[in-house]
Formats: sequence, structure tokens, C-alpha cells
Amino acid sequence: MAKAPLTLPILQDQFGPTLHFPPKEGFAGRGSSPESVVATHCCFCGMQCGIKLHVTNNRVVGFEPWEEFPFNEGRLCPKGVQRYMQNGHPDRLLEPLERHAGGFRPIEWDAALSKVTTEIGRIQAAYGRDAFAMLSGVSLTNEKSYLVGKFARVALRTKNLDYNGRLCMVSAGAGNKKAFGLDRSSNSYADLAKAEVILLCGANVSETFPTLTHWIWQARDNGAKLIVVDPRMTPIARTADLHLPVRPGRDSALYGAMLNQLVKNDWLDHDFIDSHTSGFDAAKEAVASYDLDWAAQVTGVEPEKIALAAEWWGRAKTSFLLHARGIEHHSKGVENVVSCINLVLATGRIGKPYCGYGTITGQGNGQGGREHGHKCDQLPGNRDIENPEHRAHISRVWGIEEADLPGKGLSAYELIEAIHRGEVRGLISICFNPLVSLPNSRFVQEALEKLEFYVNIDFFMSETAHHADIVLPGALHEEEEGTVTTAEGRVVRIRQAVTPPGSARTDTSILLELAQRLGAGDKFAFKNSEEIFNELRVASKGGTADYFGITYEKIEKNMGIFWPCPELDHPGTPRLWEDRKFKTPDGRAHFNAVSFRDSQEVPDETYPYILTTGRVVSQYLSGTQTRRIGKLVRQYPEPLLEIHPALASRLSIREREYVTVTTRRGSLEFPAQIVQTIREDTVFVPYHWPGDKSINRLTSGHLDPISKIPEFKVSTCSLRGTGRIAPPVQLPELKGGSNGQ
Ligand SMILES: Nc1nc2c(c(=O)[nH]1)N[C@H]1C(S)=C(S)[C@@H](COP(=O)(O)OP(=O)(O)OC[C@H]3O[C@@H](n4cnc5c(=O)[nH]c(N)nc54)[C@H](O)[C@@H]3O)O[C@H]1N2
Ligand SMILES: Nc1nc2c(c(=O)[nH]1)N[C@H]1C(S)=C(S)[C@@H](COP(=O)(O)OP(=O)(O)OC[C@H]3O[C@@H](n4cnc5c(=O)[nH]c(N)nc54)[C@H](O)[C@@H]3O)O[C@H]1N2
Ligand code: SF4
Ligand SMILES: [Mo]
Repeated sequence: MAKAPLTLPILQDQFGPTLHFPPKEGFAGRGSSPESVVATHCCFCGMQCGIKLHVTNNRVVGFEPWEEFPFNEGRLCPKGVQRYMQNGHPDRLLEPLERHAGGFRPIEWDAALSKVTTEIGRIQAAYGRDAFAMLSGVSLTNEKSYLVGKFARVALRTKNLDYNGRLCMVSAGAGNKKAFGLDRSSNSYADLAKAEVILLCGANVSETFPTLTHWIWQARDNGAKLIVVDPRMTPIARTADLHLPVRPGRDSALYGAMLNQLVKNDWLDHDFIDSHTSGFDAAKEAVASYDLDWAAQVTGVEPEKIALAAEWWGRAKTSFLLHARGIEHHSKGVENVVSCINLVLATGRIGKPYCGYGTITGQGNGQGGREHGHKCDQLPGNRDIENPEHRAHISRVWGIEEADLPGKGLSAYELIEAIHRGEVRGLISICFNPLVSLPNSRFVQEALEKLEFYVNIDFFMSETAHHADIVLPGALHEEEEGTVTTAEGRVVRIRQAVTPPGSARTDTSILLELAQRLGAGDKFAFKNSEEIFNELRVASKGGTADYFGITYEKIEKNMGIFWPCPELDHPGTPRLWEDRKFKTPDGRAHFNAVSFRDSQEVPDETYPYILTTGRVVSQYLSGTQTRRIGKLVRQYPEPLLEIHPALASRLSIREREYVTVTTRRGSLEFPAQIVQTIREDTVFVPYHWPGDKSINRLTSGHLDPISKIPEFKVSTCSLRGTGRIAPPVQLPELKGGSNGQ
């Protein structure tokens, strides 16, 4: 039976349309004298900047910089300085909720959890264990990621567990494993400072990782050349020495042509290639015909610029290549990643001071969260769920029979497809808002409506939670102890500053109690997060992501430890590959041959333009958190369609005119923002909003065949001006208060 989404606010006061946060009385904010100051990390992106939270009356009331933390040295971005507004937010979920005919009503914890376990039992008995699935998220700490993986496999005993990193890091992960046999940024960002050339591919660093720019500026102060590859002239691209405005979806042609230039001009490190790599000849062969004119035609970038980029890269003595979702969110995301890595390997500039490579991890724990086993194909330590030795090791640590350990399950979007087909009937999700963040979201909504039972764990009522039968109030970052692993591979401590408000509970305690009620209590006898971490250490031992030598005490003492850290007396590994012992089966770094192929959708007469999507500085992911903070909303209140003046003029589109964007999934209207900074054949819309403002209603569900990442960065579209000008946005009022809110 299809279930209508309950999209109307039900408890008006708690879930009303107010998207900003008027401070409550007594909410002191910055400048106050807090009862305590807790040094921890920002809850948002993968930089995991150090921050000190001010606590009074068991409430986070403000913050101050944590200047000693080595990565950001006190610097914070617009989101970081507002994150403290969430703990006392009036929208916080304070008690479990149950769906009934007219909406949601509060329910006691015991009744809520009983209902959850009864429904899990019913669905698994009727349709099989795998018919109950789990989705998770990597804003969760390492401990919670590990716990979710174990919970799904040991308590739920389902193979169908996946996570929101599937929308984020998996192309990079797969590419790194192919090339290096290990999935981590090869260097700490300290190596950026003296790199001669920095090549930044598909990363809007100033908006998405603002504090990382400091390291890039340092390099520039030291004379580094910065090359940025992005179809938009982003803020960081405006400061670059060379901007290559690539046509979306064509990156591998560009990097292939650059590799060809390296070969032709012999800008190669032959010793490194011969002694430490394999596959060079095939990679070279694959791009032998990629001359500058061909590449210019395919990518839309002038041949001279491609030649110059290759020359700067080729002649440099030190260099750092960074990429992010701009090259990874593609149906050939993995190919894009390995074509970048080929450039690094060809010049042998890795595993040496100021010579680095890395994907820039997105979510707060995008790194650790992709190592500890809540991916559909993975076990802790970044082990492979289909490898018999890996399965045997984890079964031993968990005290189960290997035969009882489920195998590989479906990836996130495939799981939604299975729900849509009726193969998966029940779902538990934690820390994930797929209705806003998955592509083709009308299809996602249909799937959610087909679920027989759905339980959602979050601290705000996300759009996806509106489809739940039971909503369980979980905990914010600052409400639990744990660790996360930053984009650099540095494992840091998250400290509990306050306990969850109302009757909200820590995510950990919710999962532990559910495990108990599902009859697996003996396998989940953890008393605190540190005990979970200690089991994770053992589980990860011997895996590529080896945390065995890391302890809470050691992290605190050193302000973080870089994995791999295989023994207690091991100092950790900020720079990988100094020993040249790659983790591939043959011990060599692998070149991968990449022949250029196009995106799944290519412009045609009906859909002549490319729609690409991404982020703005003041909003975070599906927006559940940042759309509730007034100052951030005021900074960028609604999604706008970035369009080049030449294209706007051809289509007679005016500034702020509503433009109908149509893709194969449907149509929506967005106000135009006419900017010089985007290619003429491309439009850009950020994705942080739900409903009719959600660009994911229009994006495609095409996946990379290896990583299963959706092609968020290329959908073809048509554009039509409506003649109507969008009214000025009603900005949320910022009511007084010493914190400026
Ligand atoms: N403010 C803010 N910061 C965030 C987040 C957020 O939501 N808001 N989210 C965090 C997370 S989880 C992530 S994954 C990161 C993402 O960080 P980024 O990857 O930097 O962000 P995106 O906006 O997704 O995409 C980056 C750039 O890719 C470009 N691009 C689009 N198509 C192509 C293409 O085909 N080739 C190339 N070379 N470039 C292309 C876009 O123009 C865009 O400028 O940000 C993290 N930080
Ligand atoms: N079109 C388009 N779509 C995209 C992208 C794009 O570039 N373009 N980017 C993709 C990327 S890179 C990503 S990472 C995804 C992100 O997509 P999502 O993961 O769905 O986005 P979030 O907003 O992080 O959703 C997480 C939910 O978990 C809750 N939450 C956060 N922390 C915790 C916690 O500690 N405990 C609990 N219980 N709940 C928590 C938040 O309130 C929120 O409701 O979006 C993807 N979608
Ligand atoms: S850069 Fe990322 S981690 Fe640092 S303050 Fe901003 S959102 Fe938080
Ligand atoms: Mo992400």
C-alpha cells in the first residue's frame, strides 16, 4: 500500500516552516563566560577544523578558535562559526515520533523500539533477511560507522547496508585502490606549502573547503603555480595562474592529453616508472593519439592552455594534485580519478616532501567512514567482504561463524531501485537524507512510499524522515564521544560537550539497545565509545586502513595520528609511500589505461545544454542542518541557476527571471543568476534544497559501473525563460541576542 508522504508540518511549533533560528532566552552565545570550554572539531566538512565549544547549563552556547590545532590553527569558515546553533535549536527532535493517520505523534522509547524490532522480525520472516535494509552516513564518527556495519551484519543480519559516501567518495576510493591498493590522501596538507605546482581538478575549494585555501596561499606565497580545472571560474580559479574551463564530463580527455604531452616531451621519471610502477606502456598507448587539437575540441579548452598545464606539471620538481567531486560525480568517475593519478605517477612525484596527491574528502568523516565497514562491499580496516581471509578475520573478531556473515549487498541507489521493485520492504536509516541527496528524487520518493516499514534516526526532521513510520531522535556531533578521520588521514578526537537534549539519545545507545532487542546483545556489550574504538582497532589490524596502534590517549597527546599506524609504538604515517611499498598485489603503483568515453547523456536537439550541480559556501549537503541557521540562509537563501550572459541573451533570459529547466526526469523553475564565470554551454544549480527547489528531481540516476556513484555532474537539459521575474527573497529575520542571531 502506497504511503503518502507527510510533508506538512505536523507539530507546528516544532517543525514549522521557520527555517532560521531565533535564539531562545538565556542563549548566551559568543562573548559569554561559559561554564566549560571543550576542544573538539567542526561537525561539517572533511577538513574537521579544530574548534572550542562553549558550554553552559548543558547547552552549547558559543565557540572560540582552537589555535593550537595544527591543520586550521583557529581558522573557521561561515558554517563552522555557526554550527554551535544546532544543539539548542527549537527544531531539535526531542522524543521518538510515530506516524499515525494525520501525522506524527510522540511515542515512548520502549514502545518505539518494540515497534521497530517487531517490524524487522515480521518483514524478515515474510520476505527474507535481506528484505530489511540499512542506510548510513559518514557524518558519523568512526565508532558509529563501525557499529553500524556490525549492527547490520550481526544484529539485523542483512547484506543490504550502504551509506551516503556512495554519493561522495567512492570513485576516488576505487581509483585509489586500483592505483595504490590503499584509499587515503597520500600526504598531509603540510606538503602543499612548498609544492611548485598545484593542480586542482573539480574542486571549488574556497567554498567547499575554505580553510584548505590557507595551505594553497602558503604555496603561492612560496611561488607555486596554481592550475584549476573547472567549468566555472570559481573563487579559487579566479586567483589561479591557469584556469582550464573544461566541458563537464570531459576531464579524462584533458588528463589523457596532458599525459601524452609528458610522454612526447619526455617529462617523465623513468627510474620511478621502471622500479615502482606497472602498466605504463598500456596507459601511454591509450592516449597516444590524444593530441592538443583533439583534446581542445573535446574539452573546449584552448590547446595552448592544455600545453602550458602539461609543461608546468611536467617540468616541476615538486607538485600536488588534488581533486574532488567535480571529476568524481560521473558515470566514469573512476576513470577520471585514475587518469589524474597517471599524471602523478608519470612524474614520480609522490612519497617525497612537497610531492603529493589526494582526493579531498567531503563529509566530516568521509575518510574514516569509508574504512570501517558500512559500505555494501566492505568490512572494517577497508577489507573486502568477498575475500575469504578478510571474512575469516572479522568473523573471529565478532565471534560469529563465517557462514553467518552476510556477503556483498546493494549500493545506495541500487537499494532504492530494489525498494521500488518491492524486493526490499523495510529500511532503517541513520544520518542520511536520500530524498534530497540522491538523484532522480521523484523516483526516490516513490520508493520511500512503497516501504512497509521505515525507521529514521536523525536530530532534525529531515525531508526523508517525513516518510518514516518511526523517527528516533539521535545525537549531534558534540553530544557523543568518538573519533573521526580528516581528509588528510589524521584520526582526531570528537569530544562530548553536552548530553542530548530532551529524551533524545546518543546514536550509539540507540543502536546498542536495538541490537540487544534483536537478540544480539552479547556481541554488543560496549560500555562506551572507547570500547568500540578498541574493538575497531583489532578489527582493522592487518587491513590497509590499520588503526591498531592508535589509542584515544595517543590521539589526545599528539592532536591526531595519521593511519596506517599498525603498532602501539608506531608514530603514524602523515606521508605515504616514502618506502615505495605500494599496497597492490605486486607492490607497485599501477598506471591504468584510460580511453576517453562520453557521459551517459550528451547534448542533443531536445536537451542541448549541460546541467551540472554542486554546492555554495553557506549551505551544507541536503541542508537539513544549515537551512535552519538564519545567518547561513541569508547568505544564499534559494537555489539559483548560474548561466552565462551569452547564453542568457540568446535565450532572452533576464537576471532573476524564472527559467524552466527540463531534463529527461522533468521540469522545474529556478531564478537566473547571470554570471561571466561559467561556460556558455553549461548551467549550474546548487542542490541543498528539498521539494520544488531540489535540483535532484532533475538529475540522472546513471551510475559509474565500478563505484556506483551517480552522475550528479552531467545531465543534459533544455532551458526556457518564463518571462516572470522572481520576487525578492524573504530573508529570515535575525532577532537580537548577544550572539548576533
Ligand atoms: N559549503 C559546503 N562545503 C562542503 C559541502 C557542502 O555541502 N557545502 N559538502 C562537503 C562534501 S560532502 C563534499 S563531497 C565536498 C564537495 O566539494 P567540491 O567537489 O569542491 O564541490 P562541488 O560543488 O560538488 O563540485 C566542485 C566543482 O566541480 C565543478 N564541476 C562540475 N562538473 C565538472 C566536471 O565535469 N569537471 C570538472 N573538472 N569540474 C566540474 C563545479 O563547477 C564545482 O565548482 O564539499 C564538502 N564541503
Ligand atoms: N545534485 C547533487 N546531489 C548530490 C551532490 C551533488 O554534488 N549534486 N553531492 C552528493 C554528496 S557528495 C553527498 S556527501 C551527499 C550527502 O547527502 P546526505 O548524506 O543525504 O546529506 P546530509 O545533509 O548530510 O544528510 C544527513 C542527515 O543526517 C543528519 N545527521 C548529520 N549528522 C548526524 C549524526 O551524527 N547523527 C544522526 N543520527 N544524524 C545526523 C542530518 O541532520 C541530515 O538530515 O549528497 C549528494 N548529492
Ligand atoms: S572548513 Fe569544513 S570543517 Fe572547517 S569550519 Fe568550515 S565546514 Fe567546518
Ligand atoms: Mo560528499
